[in-house]
Amino acid sequence: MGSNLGDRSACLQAARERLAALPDALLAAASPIYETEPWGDPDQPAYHNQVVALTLGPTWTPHRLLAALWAIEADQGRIRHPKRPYGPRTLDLDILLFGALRLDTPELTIPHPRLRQRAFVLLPLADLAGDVPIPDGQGGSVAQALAKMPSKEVGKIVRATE
Ligand code: A4P
Ligand code: MG
Repeated sequence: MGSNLGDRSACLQAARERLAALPDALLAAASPIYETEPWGDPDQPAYHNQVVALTLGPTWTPHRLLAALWAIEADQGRIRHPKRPYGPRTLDLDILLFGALRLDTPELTIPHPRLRQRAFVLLPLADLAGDVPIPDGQGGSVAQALAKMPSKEVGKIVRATE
């Protein structure tokens, strides 16, 4: 989850509440919130980033989850600017992992395709799932991917005071 417009803490809290209220779903864990420098498009405010773990019942598919995430983003005032793919947003909800599933469809790539490039993803993900293998064919766990990140990048990620 990421937010860098408006009340970032409130956006993430609202997202957690909405995820917890999904049918046949449990918000099993949440990482600390981190204050992070913008990635990909430097001309925007700093982000709050957090990773959560959901336990989903058998009716859930990755595409159903993506549709649910879009509805939550829209309700938090998310506006998509086609010309600024990495630009500012009230709330971005991305699927990082879906169990051990590997998926490559036009709408959905799992594991998230930019997972390994981002300390702001790997650090909170490692808080919850350091030992979990990343099923993208490259091998290794979340913690091992984090260990490969330049320490300069990881050092920029600090816990948010909220
Ligand atoms: N899509 C494909 N795979 C996935 C997946 N695993 N999870 C498709 C979610 N969506 C996935 O996403 C664009 C398309 O990706 C969707 O149509 C979906 O079908 P989007 O949310 O509509 O647009 P976006 O947010 O601009 O793209 P995306 O991929 O979510 O952006 P990024 O790559 O996440 O970059 N810096 C910091 N510090 N923290 C951040 O959180 N976020 C971004 C957004 C840039 N810089 C940041 C942060
Ligand atoms: Mg997104």
